[in-house]
Amino acid sequence: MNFNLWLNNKVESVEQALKENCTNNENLQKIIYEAMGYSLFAGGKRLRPIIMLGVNEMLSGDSEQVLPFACAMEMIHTYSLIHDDLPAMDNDDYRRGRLSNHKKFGETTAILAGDGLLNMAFEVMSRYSLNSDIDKEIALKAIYTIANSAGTEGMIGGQVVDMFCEDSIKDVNGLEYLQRYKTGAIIRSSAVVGGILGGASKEELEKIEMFADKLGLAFQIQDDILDVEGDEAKLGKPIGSDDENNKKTYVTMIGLEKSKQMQHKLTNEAIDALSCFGERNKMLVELCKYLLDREK
Ligand code: GRG
Repeated sequence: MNFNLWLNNKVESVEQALKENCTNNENLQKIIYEAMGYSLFAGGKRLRPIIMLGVNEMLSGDSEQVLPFACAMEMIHTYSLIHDDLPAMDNDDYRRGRLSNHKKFGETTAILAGDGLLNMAFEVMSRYSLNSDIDKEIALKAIYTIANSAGTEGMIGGQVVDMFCEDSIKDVNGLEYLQRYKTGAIIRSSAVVGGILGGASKEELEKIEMFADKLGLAFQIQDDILDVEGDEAKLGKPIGSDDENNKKTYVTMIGLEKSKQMQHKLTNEAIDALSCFGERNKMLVELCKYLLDREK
């Protein structure tokens, strides 16, 4: 199958599953569903669910079983973006091509919408695990892996380092430490959960994690590059904010050219990590190349 078709099919199945899983009640608290849906259905790339589904497919897994976990991951990712945009954190007015959640609904609702998405993620995964014939130990392992990667030893930990420990980030190694937690942790767990649900062996899981680790760093470098040479209309947010906010990024620390070299090296390493899967790795290899040139 052609890669673009594969990607579109995956995005469509995630959109569909998100619509089914993001409950929307017509009750007194209905504003919270409006605010959650506003950010969840704002045109995100669905990268983490695609990684999860792609890894699972490489292992010939059952995509129906993966979708609730893929949706949960997208809900967690969206909550992190809503909270990251808040005035107390990055104070960004635009996200995914529209006003950020707090600009649209106010800070109180945005905080609660983020919290709502985080909780809904765990509702979706546990409800599916209770009501389907999925192996319960495997389901629990997947839920634990996601919780751990989004928590203080994962994404939240990275956000803390970003907010409070900037002075400790003195070189690229420091930056890698930060990014492996802040953006890398849930990218790695997306891949690992795809593997867990697909019955991967311990050795296979190690390779899958290595693939996602390298891909996550390459993805972050592209994010930094896009902040310098991206197209605001395609990105859906203003560029130049890293420089304006004196942010330490790959580009501000080692320059554009070296960042691009590093990004290519990491992408090749991500692809190499999947070599043990032979031809079955084809779509994930294409995904790595696609992300190198992404414009949003
Ligand atoms: C608030 C707990 C908490 C954590 C926030 C991940 C994070 C931590 C903040 C995001 C900051 C940021 C913009 C990092 C750059 C990399 C990144 C995660 C970009 C956004 O992800 P995409 O490109 O976005 O996958 P879409 O909108 O396509 O889903």
